[in-house]
Amino acid sequence: MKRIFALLAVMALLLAACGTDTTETTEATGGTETTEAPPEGIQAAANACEVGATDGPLNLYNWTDYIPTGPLAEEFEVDDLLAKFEEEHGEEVTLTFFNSNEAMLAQIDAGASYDVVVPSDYMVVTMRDADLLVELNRAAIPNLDANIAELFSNPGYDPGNRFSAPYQWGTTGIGYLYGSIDDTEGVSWGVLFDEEMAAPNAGFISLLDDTRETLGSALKYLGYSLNTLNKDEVDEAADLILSTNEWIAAFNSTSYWTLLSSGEVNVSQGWNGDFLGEYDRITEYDADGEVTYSGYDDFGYAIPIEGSAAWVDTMAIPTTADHPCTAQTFINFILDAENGATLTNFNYYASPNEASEEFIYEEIIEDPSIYPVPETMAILEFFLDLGDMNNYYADAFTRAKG
Ligand code: SPD
Repeated sequence: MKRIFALLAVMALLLAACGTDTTETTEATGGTETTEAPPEGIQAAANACEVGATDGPLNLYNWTDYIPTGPLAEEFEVDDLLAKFEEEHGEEVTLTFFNSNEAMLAQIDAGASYDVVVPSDYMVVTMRDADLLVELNRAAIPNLDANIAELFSNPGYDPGNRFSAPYQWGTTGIGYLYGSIDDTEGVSWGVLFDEEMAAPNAGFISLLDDTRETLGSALKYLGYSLNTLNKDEVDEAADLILSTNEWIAAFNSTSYWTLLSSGEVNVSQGWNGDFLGEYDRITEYDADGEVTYSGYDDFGYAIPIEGSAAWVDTMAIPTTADHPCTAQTFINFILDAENGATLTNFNYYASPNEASEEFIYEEIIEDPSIYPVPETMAILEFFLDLGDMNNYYADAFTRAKG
């Protein structure tokens, strides 16, 4: 537990700086009074919801395999959280997957109606500033104030969690087959980005298909911030990624973990929980429950020595939602202590829910690939909203993919 407290202290500094606060405050100055117009439409409906209320089925838009349901919940022997919500609240849930923040944003921007979406930190800023998010009604989500660790209660990307509730947090790194790369002195991003270092695995390497993540890792390899606003640095990172087209097998954010476990690639850029969940999923047991083969014997996860990304994924309600009461009841349900632990015990990402800690498996809390040691936290950087540079990054990444 001591290690967790030290980790949280480093995390606090990073999170406070995470995102930009463009929230406007209203004040009366020099006799001029500013009055806010009363909320209308979806915001007024959300404000009127009572705790536990529902107003129709839930349309959930989440990252792939990020919530336990169906056969995967059975395989991991954890509660099917969507079935549990349906049973407890009598509302049907429809789940749709997305694989990047930008893909999700494009859908919402085009008017697609989802009740709850799961944007990452920087995307909360983008969506809030584009008036795409409903302000949460805290009275309908008491677990947000009761259970979330203080550290996550006032993040830089959304001060006071006014528009988002933290879901899970994690890191970006490299999953790899032991023996395929030299990891004796730590792992360098060069195994993906440097022609000579990548050569032994040419044709067996995958990169995320993700504007911020893929450019971000290339920027870290080059020694720059993954939030740089310097166009030359972004161009250099894009050129670097373009050069990897010679030796990578795929840009993949949807199934890179199975590409690795099936031998289609040896080295892969990705998110910690996706790799660790897969290493656990391929572990085999005999009839007495004894491990006969462990995925962890063959595969590892490393945060590269040049530094990398830490991120917080959140739950938010888009202004296109049809059922704001069900949405807030669902957010409150996920922020329950045991349900929050079920998430982490299933997806191997760290929980922002302090009340969940006692229900999270000890081997997960003790795993430095899930709860990094403070020295690792110190080389991580959170993504910030890029404002006017968003399009520049998007164009650079399109060019980088060749
Ligand atoms: N399999 C779902 C993993 C979701 C990870 N989200 C990461 C976002 C980082 N920008």
